[in-house]
Amino acid sequence: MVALAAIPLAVCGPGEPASEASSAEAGGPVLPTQGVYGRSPAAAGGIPSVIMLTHVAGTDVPDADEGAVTIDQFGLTFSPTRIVTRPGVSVVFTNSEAAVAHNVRVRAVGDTVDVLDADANPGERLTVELPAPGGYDVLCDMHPGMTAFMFASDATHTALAETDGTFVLEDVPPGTYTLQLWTADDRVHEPRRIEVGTGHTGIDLALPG
Ligand SMILES: [Cu+2]
Repeated sequence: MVALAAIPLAVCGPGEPASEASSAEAGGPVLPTQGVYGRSPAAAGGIPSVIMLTHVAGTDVPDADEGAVTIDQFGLTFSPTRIVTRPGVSVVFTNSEAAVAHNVRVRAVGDTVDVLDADANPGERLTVELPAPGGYDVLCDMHPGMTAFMFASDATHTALAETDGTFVLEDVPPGTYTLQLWTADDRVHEPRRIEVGTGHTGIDLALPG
């Protein structure tokens, strides 16, 4: 197991707007006014890296119904195609097509057991509760290529990274956090502590090699 070192990309306090300009020139991420940004492993097979922060002090508690999300099926696509929810919170699938039937199949990434496998006719609603933290593929058996990704997280702040691995977590108050990285492969990423300061804090989670 390789211990990941914290590599601050940039830690800026108030009155240091230069890094925003340099980031924009480089085509980098839009930095959060208050939060964490950085790099993580690139997406694998369309499955993004996921970055989770949990406030060590435990005062940064999310709402109980946070993660109650609706995914619609319309135009032969799921919308949105990427969501973050919480284990045990209901995710609703709707079908807004005029006449196209769909199917919703939900599986944990890398698993072969269906969490949900049901037909979704126009006007119908399906509900699923993800049983455990982690990533879940969403497929429609009737339309290959019609896919979505759901991630169930217990963390107080969760970000799905972009395809290239860049990520931004907005509105993370200053403090000490446990950072956990999740990727679609079986690699175990050891949790670690990070300090979030005032302004934006850069973290490099991209793995060597
Ligand atoms: Cu479909």
